[in-house]
Amino acid sequence: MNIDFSERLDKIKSDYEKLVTLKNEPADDTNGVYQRYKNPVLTGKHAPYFWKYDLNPETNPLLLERIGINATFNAGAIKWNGKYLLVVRVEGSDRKSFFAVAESPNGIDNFRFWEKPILVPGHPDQQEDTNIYDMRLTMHEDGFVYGLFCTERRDPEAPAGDQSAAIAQCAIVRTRDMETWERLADLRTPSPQQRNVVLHPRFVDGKYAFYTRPQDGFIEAGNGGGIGFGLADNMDNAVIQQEFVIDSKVYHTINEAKLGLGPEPLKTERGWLHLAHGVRNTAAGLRYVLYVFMTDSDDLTRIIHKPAGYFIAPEGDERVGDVSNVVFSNGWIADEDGTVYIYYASSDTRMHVAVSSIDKLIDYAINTPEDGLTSLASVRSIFQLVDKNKAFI
Ligand code: M1P
Repeated sequence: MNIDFSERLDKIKSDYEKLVTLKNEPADDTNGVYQRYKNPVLTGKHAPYFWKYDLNPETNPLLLERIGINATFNAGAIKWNGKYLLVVRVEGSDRKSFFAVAESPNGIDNFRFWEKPILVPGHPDQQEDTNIYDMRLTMHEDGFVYGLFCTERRDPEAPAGDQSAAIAQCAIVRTRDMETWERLADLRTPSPQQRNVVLHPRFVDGKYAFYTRPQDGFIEAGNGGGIGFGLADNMDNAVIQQEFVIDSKVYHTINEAKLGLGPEPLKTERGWLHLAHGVRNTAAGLRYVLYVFMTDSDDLTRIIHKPAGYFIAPEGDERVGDVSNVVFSNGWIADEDGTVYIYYASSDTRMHVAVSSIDKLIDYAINTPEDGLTSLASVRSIFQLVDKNKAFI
C-alpha cells in the first residue's frame, strides 16, 4: 500500500475525530434570555469522511475526495432515547439537499452523524422531488413522529429559458423508530406554494392541525407570506380546505417581507410557545431573524403575546455564509427540567445551539414590550423602563 495513502487517511480520520469531539463552551456574553455557545454544533466538515472518500487504495490510490459536502443547516430536532437528535439539512456540492441524523449525548457538542443519510422514499402518485429540505419533527399524540419538509420541483409552466422557477410544497414522512420512514401524500392547501409547514402535536377537534405559510411565488410572498393555520381530517391524504392567517407581514417590522413558523410549538402552563423567522428587505438583500410569540392554550389561532423585534439575529461569524445575514430555526428540544435547546442555522451554512428555559422564554414573551410600530412608541417603552428603574440606577 502507498505510504502517503495511509498517512493521509490517518490524518483525515484524526481531524474528523478531533472536530466531532470538540467540547463546546458558553459564549462570553448573554442577554439573560438565552446562552449562545462558542462553536457551531455542526458544519459541512462534520459530514463523515466515509461519505466523501472511497477508502479503498485499489480504487482510489490518490485518496481523492469523490463526493463534496457543502453545508449542514436548518435541522429539525427531537429527544430520542435520551439522546439529542438533529435531522439535518445536508447540502452536497451538487446543491442537492438531503436529510441525515446527527446525535449528541448532551445537546451542545459531540454531534456525530449516523452511518448513512436518510433515504427518503418517494410517493407512488407523485412526481419525484428535485430537492428536499427543512424538516420539522412533531411527536404527535397519535403515536407517530412526523417529518414535514419542503419538496421542490421545477415549475412545469416555466419557459425553457427560466431554469429557476420552482414549486415548493409540503411533503410528509412518518416513523416510529427514527430509522424507517414512510412517505405520505404531499399536503394539499389552497396555496400554489407552501414552505415552513409545521404539524401541531395535538388533535384539534379530532383533526390534524397545521401551521402553514401560503405564498404566491417561490421567493416572493405576494399576497401571502404570513403564518397560516388549517385542519385536515387525516395524514395519509392530508387536505386543508381553509387556511386562516394568524400572523401577517407588517410594514417596517422584522417581518415585513415574509415570515414562517420554526419548530413545533412547546406547551406551557401559560400557552403555546412558538419560534418563527421574520424576513425584511435591505439594500444588501433579505435579512432573516428569529422571533418568539405565544398562542392561547385552547385557541391555537389567537396570539396572546408577541415581543417587539427579533429574538435572535445573525451575529459575528453567523452573518456570513452561502446566504448571508440569515438565521433560521426549525428545531428545538425542551428537556424535562425545563431547559430548552434552540437549534438555529446561520447563513444557510452551519448549525448552532442557544440554551434557554421554558421559564425564561415565557418571561421574555410576556414581559418584553410589544411592537408599537413607530419610533415614538419605541422611545415611550424606554421612558417607562427608565422611570421604573429610577430607584435602582
Ligand atoms: O435562504 C434563507 C431561507 O430561505 C427560505 O426561507 P423562506 O421559506 O421563509 O423563504 C428557505 O429556503 C430556507 O431553507 C432558507 O434557509
